[in-house]
Amino acid sequence: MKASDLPIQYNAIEILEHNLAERADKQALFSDPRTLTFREISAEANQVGNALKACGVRPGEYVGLLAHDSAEWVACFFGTLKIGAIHIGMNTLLTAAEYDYILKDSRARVLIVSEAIWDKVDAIREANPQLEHIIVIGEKPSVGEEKPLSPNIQHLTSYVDWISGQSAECDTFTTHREDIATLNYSSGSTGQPKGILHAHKDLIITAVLWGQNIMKLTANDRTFALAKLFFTFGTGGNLLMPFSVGASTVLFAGSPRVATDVLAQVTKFKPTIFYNSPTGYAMSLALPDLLTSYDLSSLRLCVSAGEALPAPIWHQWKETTGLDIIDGIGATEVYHIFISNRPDDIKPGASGKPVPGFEVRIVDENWKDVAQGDIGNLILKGDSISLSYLHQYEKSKQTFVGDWLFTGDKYFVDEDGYYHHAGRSDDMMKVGGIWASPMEIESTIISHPAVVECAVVSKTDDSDLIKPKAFVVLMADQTASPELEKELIEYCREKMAGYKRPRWVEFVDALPKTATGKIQRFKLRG
Ligand code: 3UK
Repeated sequence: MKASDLPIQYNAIEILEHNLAERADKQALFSDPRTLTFREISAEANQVGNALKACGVRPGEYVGLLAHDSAEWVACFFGTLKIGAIHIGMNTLLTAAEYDYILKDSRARVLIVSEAIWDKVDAIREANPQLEHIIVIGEKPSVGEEKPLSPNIQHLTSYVDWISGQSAECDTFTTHREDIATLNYSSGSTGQPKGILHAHKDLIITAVLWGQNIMKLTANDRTFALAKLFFTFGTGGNLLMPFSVGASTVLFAGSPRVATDVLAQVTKFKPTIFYNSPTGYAMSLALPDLLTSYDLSSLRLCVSAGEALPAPIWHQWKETTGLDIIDGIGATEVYHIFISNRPDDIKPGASGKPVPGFEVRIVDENWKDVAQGDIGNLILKGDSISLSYLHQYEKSKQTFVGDWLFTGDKYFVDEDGYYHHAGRSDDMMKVGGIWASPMEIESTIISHPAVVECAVVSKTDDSDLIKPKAFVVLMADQTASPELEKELIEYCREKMAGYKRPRWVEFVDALPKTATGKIQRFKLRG
């Protein structure tokens, strides 16, 4: 599918609503505690659309969604698209300072937030005078009694109250297929999140190119993802792709890091497709009772993305469960997966082959194609690729170059035509499928009173997965010890999202540096 195959007037709400004619009363969304049919999802999305309009939201305006995976998340997503507004999928694991950045960058006037994350919004709402409406999924917080509501907040309400009384009918705003539909933030190498804009067309194009053509999803499928809906891996794989073929989705509000809870969902809701990260597969394999306590028999296929899936994990999963894992590389800039293994064509340890609809090249510094087998920069072209970042002129020009997206990934092609990931061209690392910036971890460690300076690099653990390692130079009056190593790791766990903490600390006398004083991280990778 190409962009020009779509009608000029196209709203991605179609991905949900085409089901109303064919299967309105099919159970489409399974979660604890709510199970909804396509008709019910559509009615609730319409109520959200009307409630947004009542807040004065107009087409083209941003609506923040900072919530755990749930039926409400889905209704808010589709309700936003339906009225032509732009959905911001906000990562639920960030800090208040990062939410502050995102709200200011997008100037969202409406924010829908899960009750459990309210405290972080509470901390920054006064610093965001543009924020006028806050809708809390769960109990409305008791603000206003002890602590006055900031003057800018016109409206603080619970989700249930917000949509109650709203009509379940709502006109679709006729968007152009190239109108912006979504904004997702991905961490940049400076640690500052980059807002990635996608058009209505991109959502359906990736659903067709990978979900339908490669995964061969059908209405009989039921998907389940550890990747949350705020991440386009989750939005695409666990919502848009299944709905595009009339399949259903299983949503889980809990942490993807608790393998036992995740597997309990598989047992309970019986998905056929399971999206996970390499770390998630490794954690599940570490459970001694994987096969005795959980029922994986509903699954026909597993998917891994976010970081490279090491071949040993692929083989171990296959031996233990009998299931194949499809590894594919995707990026938020593309919306979803663009190089992938196929259900009938898998090379463990490789990302697979380009997904038809995308053109992929591996080039050197001068954008000349490298010889087969040589490592180069991965660039690609395709109709679902974003045109720019929000408010990042210089960064956008470096990344979106004419027809081509510069991914920042190093790749090579083997003699059979399979693509292999060979690392990132910058120092960013993926931990458990989520970006971690060495700079951010370093600045946290340096804030500890015992530390002079430090450098963080990626290191592979026993399962061949990437984790941060810190090299630390201590204050003269400090002595290196296993206790201090533990203390520094704990310190990082408290100050940042837990996955970013270093797993190892090595104390050194000095860090390798260039003449201009820049730390040479590559010398520390081993
Ligand atoms: C890395 C991989 C090796 C690679 C994503 C599927 O991860 C997603 O999007 P992000 O924007 O990160 C993109 C970067 O992550 N990566 C992703 N998958 C793989 N490296 N093997 C893989 N299978 O560096 C890439 O540039 O967070 C993944 C679908 C949608 C997504 N947004």
